[in-house]
Amino acid sequence: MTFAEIAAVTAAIELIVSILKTRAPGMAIQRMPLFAWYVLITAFMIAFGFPPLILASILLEIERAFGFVFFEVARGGTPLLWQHLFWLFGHPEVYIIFLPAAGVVSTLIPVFARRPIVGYTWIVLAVIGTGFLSFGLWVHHMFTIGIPLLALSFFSAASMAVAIPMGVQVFSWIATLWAGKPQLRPPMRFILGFFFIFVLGGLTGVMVALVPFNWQVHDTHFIVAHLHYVVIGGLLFPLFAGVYYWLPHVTGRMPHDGFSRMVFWLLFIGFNLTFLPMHFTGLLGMPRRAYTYSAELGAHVQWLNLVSTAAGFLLAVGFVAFCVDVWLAWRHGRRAGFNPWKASTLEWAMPTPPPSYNFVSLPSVGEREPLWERPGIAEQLLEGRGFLAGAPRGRRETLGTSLKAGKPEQVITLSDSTPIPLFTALTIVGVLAFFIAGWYWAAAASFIGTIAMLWWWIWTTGDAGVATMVDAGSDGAQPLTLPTQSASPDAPGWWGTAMFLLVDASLYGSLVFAYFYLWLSADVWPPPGHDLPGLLWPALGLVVLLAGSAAAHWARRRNAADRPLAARGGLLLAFGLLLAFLGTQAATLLEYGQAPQVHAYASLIWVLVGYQGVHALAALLMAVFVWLRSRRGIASAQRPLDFRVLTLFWHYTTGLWLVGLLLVHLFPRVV
Ligand SMILES: [Cu+2]
Repeated sequence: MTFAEIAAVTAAIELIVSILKTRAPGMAIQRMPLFAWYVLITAFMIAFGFPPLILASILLEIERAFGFVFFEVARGGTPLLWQHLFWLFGHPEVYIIFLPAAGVVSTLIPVFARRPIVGYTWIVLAVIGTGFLSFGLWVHHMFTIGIPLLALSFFSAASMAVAIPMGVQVFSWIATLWAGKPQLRPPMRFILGFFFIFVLGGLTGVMVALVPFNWQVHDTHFIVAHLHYVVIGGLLFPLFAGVYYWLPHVTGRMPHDGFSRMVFWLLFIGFNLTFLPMHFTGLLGMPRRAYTYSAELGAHVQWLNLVSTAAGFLLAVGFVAFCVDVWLAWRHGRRAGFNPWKASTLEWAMPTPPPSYNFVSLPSVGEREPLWERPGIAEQLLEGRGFLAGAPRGRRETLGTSLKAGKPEQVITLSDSTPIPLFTALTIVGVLAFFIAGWYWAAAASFIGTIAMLWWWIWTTGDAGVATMVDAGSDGAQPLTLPTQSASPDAPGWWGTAMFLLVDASLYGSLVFAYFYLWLSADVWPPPGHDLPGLLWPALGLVVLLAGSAAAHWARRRNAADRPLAARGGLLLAFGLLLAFLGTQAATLLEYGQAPQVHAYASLIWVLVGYQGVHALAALLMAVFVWLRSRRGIASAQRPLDFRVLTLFWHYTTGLWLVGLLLVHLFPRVV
């Protein structure tokens, strides 16, 4: 799970920075395609929603591997902590599943209604609203564990409230179809299927948000029916629609209308006959997660389960038919030609299938429906009458644009083809696989491999060797000269680091949640015998840590003032101060004198201090990296990116301990 989540989180950071900082020139954020909004919010939800489960998995692994305590009651832990951390991830996860699919629906409906979507801004607000609300619902998966009624009513109300932004989207889709001239093409059939199934699933969602009803149907097949109506209805049907819609773009061939109609009915009937009966068997008491059930549940449960089982096979036939249909279209479908669905979005402004380099040049785009509002844009693109036409420096490049207006602000040099990302991923496989096997030294060695790969990647990619100001060409207006990324104040590397720190903060926030939850579950905190260490070392630690941040900041300012020697001196000072900080941490733990295995409180203290230690070590490594780049003249006043990224991480590390200090040393003294 952790491996999959690392992959998802890195993708989320990539998507956030790409959507915010590399849109087409002139594409203001309030005019970007709705699909980009859905993906942007989904990526932010991954950035905040996945860390609670990453933390829970790490805590569980170190509990198993090293005897720490988080989930074991006898030594001050509780298994309910796992449930909370799991569902802090789990509920946002359902919208991380649904929102991209809703993005497909919001993209396809205007195309087949032949008119722009009704309520663009309302939909954007609804998606943002869903993103926020979904982090306040997780307890509705735990209504039966004995939580106080007041808390239950809050989570119940919030769970029902999420139906509002859903409703806004559904009514906007209906209004667009109503005001347009809907055409029943293969993708559209699945969109209509989605409507029926997802709205049913949404309605049962409101039902299970009611605490008394939830108590009746929790862990029954009613819940199984609900989750399949919202997941298969909410994700798979839009996914099928999306595959049929973008098939011509990928293959240059059209889907077969008759065959896809048959596929639709197989899936639609198969699905409803499989899962509709489960609402009733669930109300009759059919338990979930069971491979058999008691005949005492009665004849109705038996024949309804038989219908579900038989229909399950029909659904399976539908899936196979779908795969066959896509394959046949891919191989033998009618040629698609240019923009076969007469869509408005830019991916259709290129031949189908597209050339490997996608766009010859980057035109300015100010319209919300570019291909409808400016049909000539496709020719302009193909003839290279845009920015960065014809790869002027023989490198892969794209434009960096401002967050809100999409104004061109930098030329980003992308990496050439390289195996480094694959090698890095393989070292991460090694870390996790060796850890599971209990070969901790091999896991540590693999992790050093990961560091080495990252070092190699950052040192060799980017715009080293390219001038700091380059010609970006023009889109017919004034030609532009722009900085390259390491000379730009808004480099994607800086934004990537900032987004990474958001993820890190969510991970740390989950640890803080764990601390307070175990405190709330404990009779006395700290437990007897866990005398707090004195405040001398922690106070000293805070002083040197803050001084380290000041030294790093000074180094950055010296670099900007084109004083590399002084800048490197500042780095050395910061390095020494951070080392001293680690010394004070070690002294504090020695004074505390409790092994992590004795109690959950001790485990939390060790993990909080360990978390800080890992960040301090990372900052030290980054300081060495920047020091070497400064000596080689790669990091300089003209290329301030390295120093900017370093100080951003350094100050974050300092801020982290301000929270840690409160938790470890001050909070226990005041409660
Ligand atoms: Cu939920």
